Amino acid sequence: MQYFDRHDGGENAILVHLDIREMSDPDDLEEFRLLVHSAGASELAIITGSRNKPHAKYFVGTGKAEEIAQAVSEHDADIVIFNHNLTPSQERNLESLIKCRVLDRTGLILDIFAQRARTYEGKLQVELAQLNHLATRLVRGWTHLERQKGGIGLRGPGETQLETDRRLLQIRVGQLKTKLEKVKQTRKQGRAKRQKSDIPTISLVGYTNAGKSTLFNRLADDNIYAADQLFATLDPTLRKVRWAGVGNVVLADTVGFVRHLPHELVESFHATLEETLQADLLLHVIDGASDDRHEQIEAVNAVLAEIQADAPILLVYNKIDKSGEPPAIYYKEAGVPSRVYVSARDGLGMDELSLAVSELLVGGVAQFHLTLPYHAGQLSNVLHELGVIVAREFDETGAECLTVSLAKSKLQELLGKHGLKPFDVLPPHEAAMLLPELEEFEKPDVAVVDDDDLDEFCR
Ligand SMILES: Nc1nc2c(ncn2[C@@H]2O[C@H](COP(=O)(O)OP(=O)(O)OP(=O)(O)O)[C@@H](O)[C@H]2O)c(=O)[nH]1
Ligand SMILES: [Mg+2]
Repeated sequence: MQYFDRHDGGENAILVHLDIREMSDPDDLEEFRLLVHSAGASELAIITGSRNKPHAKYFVGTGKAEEIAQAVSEHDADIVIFNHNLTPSQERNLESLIKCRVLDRTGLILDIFAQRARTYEGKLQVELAQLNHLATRLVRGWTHLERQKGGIGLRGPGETQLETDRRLLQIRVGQLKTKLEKVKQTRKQGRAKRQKSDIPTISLVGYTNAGKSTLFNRLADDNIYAADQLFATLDPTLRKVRWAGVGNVVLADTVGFVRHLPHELVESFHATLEETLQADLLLHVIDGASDDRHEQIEAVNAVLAEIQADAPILLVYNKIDKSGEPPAIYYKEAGVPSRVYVSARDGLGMDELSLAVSELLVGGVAQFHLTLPYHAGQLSNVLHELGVIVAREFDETGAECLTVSLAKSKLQELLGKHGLKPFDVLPPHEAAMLLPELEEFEKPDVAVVDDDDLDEFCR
């Protein structure tokens, strides 16, 4: 038997993409090229073709496999990347025929994720996903695996390299899971704190490259990494921002969705998506200038349905500077916006977005003039925490007078929670607006979260 170590691979790539007629929803060629580019590889040539179904041994047919081998030697390529998932044996057969490293679609996406993960949790998740992928195809050279190898202190007598690899892998997987569980607990605590504070959360979700981080930056006036590469963001990033008409909100940027995301990644990025489950509102950011936008919207909706996200959704059609549409809000019924058109890059449509979000979150805002009795200091703190106070002064009796801008229903709820009657603290015509449903809110137990806690969590 001939032994060889696995080819090292590199950056100069031959791409392979087939139309498989049996697959109803083929992977897109343009997206594939963007993925390859995102991974930092350069494209030497693309080999395309079509088949009714994948070839058992090579995925592509024998003739096509030879064509690939030919291209590899012609272009002196380091790696062949397939826009499909290969079985371990197909990968192995191809490598031994082509004499070059072969990477499949899952491997490619994992590689991008590995390069992009920035936080501790993101890195752990990527490593776990990689090990799970590896477990099915232990790859330290295909043929040496079953060879007996002597190694001092490394393994028991008679144990093969393959067994050792498997055992080490399992130990590492176990360690990673424990660490991730700890991170998850910490995250949960942070979230509980945030929920108590009454501050609404808005999550930006959407297909990769739609412009979520660009929008996030604009909204948070911040500099989170945005780049024309797929999966520029891998970790949910949180910021506390002041939203006109709503007050303080927590904004969350999330990882981009992609069609046919490898199963290992769907699993291990659940924590990232969990953030979206907790949101009061989802902004589904769409690359409105992309020809694939319909498929991308569907792909995102499918995942949202899968993880049972039930927050209201506003569709944000981004990149109108490219698509040429004017900034606008579309309503599905009075007061319920369903779509807005913006350009995150150029700051177009930001007023429309702002209005739509406040209408969805607070159902229309109004200004109220509160005169608070001395024992209502806690309510004053809560209003401050919510960022809804427009003006503040004291009258001649020393009572605190606040002008606040917030939703009727929210003020109603807060007054009820603090045991205050609208007619005692509001001018009669404003109090009259609140009366009907006040009875429901009579729990005086409100938790005040101090700003430092939140800031720490939001970093
Ligand atoms: N023309 C135009 N380009 C935009 C706009 N918004 C974002 N982009 C560009 O689109 C690319 C992707 O933007 P990101 O904000 O990184 O996209 P993302 O949705 O966060 O992507 P992932 O984190 O990979 O999921 C970048 O090159 C941006 O400059 C826009 O309004 N108009
Ligand atoms: Mg991003």
